[in-house]
Amino acid sequence: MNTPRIAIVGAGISGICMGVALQRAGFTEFTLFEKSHDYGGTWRDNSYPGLVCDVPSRYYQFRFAMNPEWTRLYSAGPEIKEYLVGVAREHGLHRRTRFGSEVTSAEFDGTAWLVGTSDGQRERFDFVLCATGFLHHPNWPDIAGVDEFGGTVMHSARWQHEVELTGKRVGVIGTGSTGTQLVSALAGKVPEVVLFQRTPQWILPTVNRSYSPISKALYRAVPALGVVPYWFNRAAFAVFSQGLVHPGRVRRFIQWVVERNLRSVKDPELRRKLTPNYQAMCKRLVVSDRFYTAVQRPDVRLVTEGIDKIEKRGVVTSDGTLHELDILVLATGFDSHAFMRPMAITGLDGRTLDQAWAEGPRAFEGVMMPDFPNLFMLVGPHSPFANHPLTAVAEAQSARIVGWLKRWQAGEFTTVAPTRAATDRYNARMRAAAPSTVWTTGCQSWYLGKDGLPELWPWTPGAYERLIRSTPNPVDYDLRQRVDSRK
Ligand code: N01
Repeated sequence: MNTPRIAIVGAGISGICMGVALQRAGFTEFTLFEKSHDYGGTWRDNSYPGLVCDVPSRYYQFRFAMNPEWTRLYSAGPEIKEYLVGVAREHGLHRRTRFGSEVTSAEFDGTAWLVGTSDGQRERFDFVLCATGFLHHPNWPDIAGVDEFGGTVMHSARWQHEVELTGKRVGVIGTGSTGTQLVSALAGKVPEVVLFQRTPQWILPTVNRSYSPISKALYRAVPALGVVPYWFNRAAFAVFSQGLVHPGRVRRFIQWVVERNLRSVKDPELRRKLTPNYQAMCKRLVVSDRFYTAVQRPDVRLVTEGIDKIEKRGVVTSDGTLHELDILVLATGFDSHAFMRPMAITGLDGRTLDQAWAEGPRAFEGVMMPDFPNLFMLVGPHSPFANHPLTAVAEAQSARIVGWLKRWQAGEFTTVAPTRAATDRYNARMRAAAPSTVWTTGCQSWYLGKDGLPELWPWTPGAYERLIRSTPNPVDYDLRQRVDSRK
């Protein structure tokens, strides 16, 4: 039987998941390219104080690697990274991983992909599986004078651990999940935290309880028990996701919860400043048990005037005030629409990815594109990624990709790509459904594309999983057979 040569690009959540799925299905000839020197993707890159996953740990894990050792309901970043490294090593992925090897190009020559790496090598692969993530390229804000700051300036995803925080005045720009977690962690640890807020966020309250040694021992003794909290959380997220994609009771209930939570801010003026003018969940919902407590502390200052410029001593706001700082953290998010870029990808007839995505990232069922045969994406455009665990998405997509590889191996085709007509129909359906989602109800967010419509799957994650785990409809694909010297 033929063995396909497979390149996986990226060793984060979805790359690890894909590698394990390949091994379990008996596909052993693959190379996992990772530009950095460790596993974990975003959980490797992000190591800022207070980093916690806002999806419960017993759900934010692979079904094939249930971990009995989670210490808390919501795990801290380093614990998740350790889990991912552990999964990769336990499954022997280190034997197939090429660390420090950045894929810079992939060119389809009509038969196979020529993959180029930063060290100047070029290799042929039958399949390229892009697992590059989307919260990957830090968004460095276009604020005048940012490079002139006299203290330390760093993006939250490039935390400089050697920088001493003790005794320092810290400014944080951004109030997303990252900015709110940072402020919650730094409050009380440094003399002053100044939070520069451009847009307030709704905050969903929670309690991050720790797991007792007895409960951990139980999960260790009976690993199958792990499915109980997994499916419980899955059911809870299924209800939550109804509110994301349909107006109605769930959406109203979440709105009620976040408004009630905001009432815990006692000072009316501070509460006013923290009140968003859009619906809850329009931006990705922030989940926190500590932010409102932190922001009410006397050593935390919320600044809502716009930032005019940054100068040597600190941040100057539009009212002319200079906020003097020693450290400035840019919690300003990511270029979430880059996906595999800046990799130079060239498909059939010299069509480049930049040409294909001129109007924004477009994919068929989140995993494939017309004109790019045998190229798959994990957690690609229109995957369900709002507050939903990417572990589950990656598992479902890996299964779909393995299905195609088995068909290749059975000789059904040499190359496969979705047809343009199927892709256009699919995207048109999604765009038609977008207006009923909460993401289009009047806020700016990283979910939205150039045309103001969300780049997300506009139905429930459960519906996506059913679709991607179903048998592909043959009419949607262009399958080709080619006489290949290797066959
Ligand atoms: O980034 P964001 P993030 N001047 O894009 C502000 C995941 N995540 O790193 O809202 C001033 O959400 C911007 O303001 P505005 C999660 O998927 C997960 O916080 O655009 N401000 C906003 O407040 C999340 O959604 C966890 O007006 C500027 C902030 O910066 C995603 O990562 C934890 C500005 C950016 O918010 C990204 O979150 C952390 C400027 N020029 C992150 N430019 C988990 O727990 C931007 N902003 C799983």
